[in-house]
Amino acid sequence: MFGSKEEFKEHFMRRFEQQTEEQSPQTAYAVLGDMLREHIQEDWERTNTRYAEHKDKQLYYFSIEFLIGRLLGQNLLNLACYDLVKEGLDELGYDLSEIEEFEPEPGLGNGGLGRLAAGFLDSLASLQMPGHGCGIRYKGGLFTQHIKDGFQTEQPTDWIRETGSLDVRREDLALDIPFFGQAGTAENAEWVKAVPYDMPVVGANGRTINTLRLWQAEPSDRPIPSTKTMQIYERETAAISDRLYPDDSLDEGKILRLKQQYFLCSASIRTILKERQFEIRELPDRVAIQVNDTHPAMAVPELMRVLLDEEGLDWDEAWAITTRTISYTNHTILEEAMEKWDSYLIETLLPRIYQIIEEIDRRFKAKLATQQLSTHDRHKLSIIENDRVKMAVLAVVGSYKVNGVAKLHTEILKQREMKELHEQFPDKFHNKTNGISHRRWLMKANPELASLITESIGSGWVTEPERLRELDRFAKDQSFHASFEAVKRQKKEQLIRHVEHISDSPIDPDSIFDIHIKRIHGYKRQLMNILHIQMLYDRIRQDSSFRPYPRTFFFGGKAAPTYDFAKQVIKTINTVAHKVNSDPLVRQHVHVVFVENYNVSKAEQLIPAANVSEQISTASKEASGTGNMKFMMNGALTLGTVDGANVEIFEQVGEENAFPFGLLAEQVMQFEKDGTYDPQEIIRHDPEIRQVMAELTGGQLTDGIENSNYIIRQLIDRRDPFFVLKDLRSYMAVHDQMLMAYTEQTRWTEMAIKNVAASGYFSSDRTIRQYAEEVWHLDRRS
Ligand code: 26M
Repeated sequence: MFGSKEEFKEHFMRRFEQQTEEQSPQTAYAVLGDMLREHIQEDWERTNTRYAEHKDKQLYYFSIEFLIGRLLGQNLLNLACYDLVKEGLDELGYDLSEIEEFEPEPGLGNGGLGRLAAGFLDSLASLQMPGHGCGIRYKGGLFTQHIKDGFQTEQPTDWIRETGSLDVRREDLALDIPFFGQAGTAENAEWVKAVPYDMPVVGANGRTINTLRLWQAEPSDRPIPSTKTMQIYERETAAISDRLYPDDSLDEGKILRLKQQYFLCSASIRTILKERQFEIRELPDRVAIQVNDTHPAMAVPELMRVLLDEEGLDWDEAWAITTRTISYTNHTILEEAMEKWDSYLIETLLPRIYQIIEEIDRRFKAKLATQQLSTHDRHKLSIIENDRVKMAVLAVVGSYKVNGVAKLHTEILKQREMKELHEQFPDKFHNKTNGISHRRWLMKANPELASLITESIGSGWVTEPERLRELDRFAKDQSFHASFEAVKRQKKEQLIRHVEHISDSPIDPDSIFDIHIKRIHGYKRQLMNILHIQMLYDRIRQDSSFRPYPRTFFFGGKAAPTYDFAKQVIKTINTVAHKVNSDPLVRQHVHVVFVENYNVSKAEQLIPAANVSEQISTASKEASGTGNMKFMMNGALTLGTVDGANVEIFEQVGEENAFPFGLLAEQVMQFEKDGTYDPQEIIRHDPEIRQVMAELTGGQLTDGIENSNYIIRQLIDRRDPFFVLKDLRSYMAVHDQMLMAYTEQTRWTEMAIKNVAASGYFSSDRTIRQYAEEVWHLDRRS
C-alpha cells in the first residue's frame, strides 16, 4: 500500500509528528486510519465509476446486522501490506497488534447472522463483484458482558469514534422517512431524517472497494406533529439507531424494532431508485436485493409502494418487478424466532404499507381460492392471520428465490416448516450452504498456520480456497506434522496469555483445548456440556481408576438480557467451573474457563487454539452454524450432532475424522410429534444422570436452589425440549472416544490436517459465487 517499508515509515512519522496528541499507540491507530482513508479513496471512486460505466448489475444485501469486527488489520491484510506495516512499525518501536487493540469493536450484530453478512461483503469485494451492504449505524452495538458472582451483567457499548474510522457521512444523500399519519397523504406524519454513513469494504486481490451503507436516524427539519413536544420527538428519533436489539432468537414485537426495520428498508430502496441511471422497468436486470432473514422483509411492500405511488405503475407491473428483484434467506425454523407483527402496529406506524400488505395477502388468497386445500394449509399460506402479519410468508410470496443456509436446513424448510409454500412455489426454494471468510478466519486469525500452508502447497489456496485439499498430501508427512503441531501449540500459548488473568489457576497448554463458543441458548445446549463436566468431576472423585487425559473446557457467549434460562446456564457454568478448578484432584484432569464478553476479536484468539470444536445443538435446530467451519479451518476436530452444516463438514472430511453423536433430526422431530420422550425415565434408569440431577436440584451447581429453578423447570416441567438428558449418554461416549483418539498423537494430527484440507468448501467465496450465479445473476449485463 505505501510502496516500500521505508516510504511507509517516513510517511507515518511525518503524520505522527504533526499530531497534537501524545505519541501513544492510540494516536498511532488514528494516524494509520487517516493514511488508509487517503490510500483507498481513489480506488473507491474508481470502483463506483467502473460499475456505473459498465452498467453492472448491483447487489444490495439488506441486513439489520453487520457484525464486521475490527477492520484495521483486515483492511491492511486485504491490501497486502499487513507485513510491511507491521515490520515498519516494529522498527519505529510500535507493535501493530497493540495498536489494533485500540480499535473499538464494532459489534453491530448478535452472532451468526450478522457475521455472515460481514463475511459476504468481504467475499463480494474480494471476488470483485458489485455487492454492497445496507444496514443501520447503531450508536451502541451488542452490550459488553461482565461476569459478577458468576452472573452476566450487561453494559452498553458505544463503538463510534471521531478518529481513525474510515466511514464518510453523506449529508447530500440524506432523506426523510415518514411514520404514522394517514395512508396516501403525508398529513400528520412524523418524519425522521435518514443520513447514510458509507464504509469502504476493501477487497483482497485487486482494487475493488465496495460500500457498506449504514443509516443513522436524526431529527428532520420538517414540522413535528402538534401532539408531541420537541424533546420527545428528538428522543424518539434518535432511538431508532441508538442500539442493536440484543435478542438473537426471540421475536418480541416491539414498535421500535419495527421502526428500525422500515427505516432501513425505506431509506435503502428509495436511494437505490433515486440514484438509478436506467428505466424503472429494467430494475430486476440492474438490481438484486437480498433480504437477510425477515428483518428487512418490509422491502417487499416498500418497493411496491414506491413503484405504485411514486413511479405510477399499476399493481401487476409493480408486482412483477418486485418479485423479480427481491430474494430472501431463511436462517431459522425456531417457532419463537419467526417474526409476526400485530396488524394494528403496522397499520398505525405505516398505514400505507399495511394497505399494501393486505392487498398482497388478498390477491394471494384469491389465487389459492381455486385450489383444493385443507384449512391447515390455508392457515400456513396466509400472510395475515389472527390479526398478525407473518413476515416469513410475506418474504416467500414477495421474492423470486428463497434459500436455506445448509442442506439439512433447506430440506426441513421444504418438507416441513414451509411445506405448503414449497408446494405453491417449488422452483423458488434452494440451498446455499453458508461460508466464512478464510481471509479473516485463517489468514488474519492464524497467520502462523497460513504461512505453513503456503510453504507447503504454495499460495494458490488464498484465491482458490478449495485448493487447501492439496494439504492431504502432507497428512502423513512427519516433518509437516511437527510444524503443524508447533503452530497449534503456539496458538494455545498465545490464547493462554490472553486469558490467564481471568482464570483462577494456570492453564496447561498440553491439555486438550475443548471450546464451546456461541450465543447461550437452550438449543445450543451449553447445559449438556456443563452437566457432562460435573459428571466427570463426580466420576474422578468416586472412581480412583478414572484419571482422564487433561482437558481445558472453554466457554464463551452472551445471553439475551431477557432470556432467564440462558442466564442461569451462565451461572451454572461458572459455579461448576469454580468447583472443578478449586479441587486439587479434579483440576489435574479438568479445567473450566468462561471467557467474558465473547465477540469477534475473542473468537479470533480462541478458534486457532482449539483441538476440539463443540457443535452440539439439538438436531434440526441449528440452521447451519458457521463457528463450526472456522474451527475446522483451524484444525480442530468437530465433536457434534448431525445438524446444520455439521452434516456437510462430516461429508467433506469423512466421519472418521470427526466425532458425530446423538439423535438424528428425524428422531427429534418424531419425538416432538408423538410426545413420547420422557426425561424422568432417563433419570430413573441412569444413576450417573440421576446424581447430577440431584446435585442440580440441591442447588450445588448454581449456588443455591433459587438459581437452579429455571433449569429444573426446563428439564422436568417442560420435559427437556432440547433433549439434553436424552443425548447425554451418547455425548459422554463420544467424549471418551475423542480422548482415546487424542492419545494417539500422530493419528490425531493427521485428522486435524485433513480437517484443514477439507475446509476450503466452507469459504464464503464459494457461497457467494453460488448466489451470484444462481440467484443474483451478477454477470448479466443489460
Ligand atoms: C429478531 C427479532 C427481534 C430482535 C432480534 C431478532 C433476531 C436477530 C438476530 C433474530 C435472529 C437473529 O440472528 C439469528 C442468527 O444468528 N441465526 C443464525 O444464522 C446463522 C447464519 O445463517 C446460522 O449459521 C445459524 O445456524 C443461525 O442460528
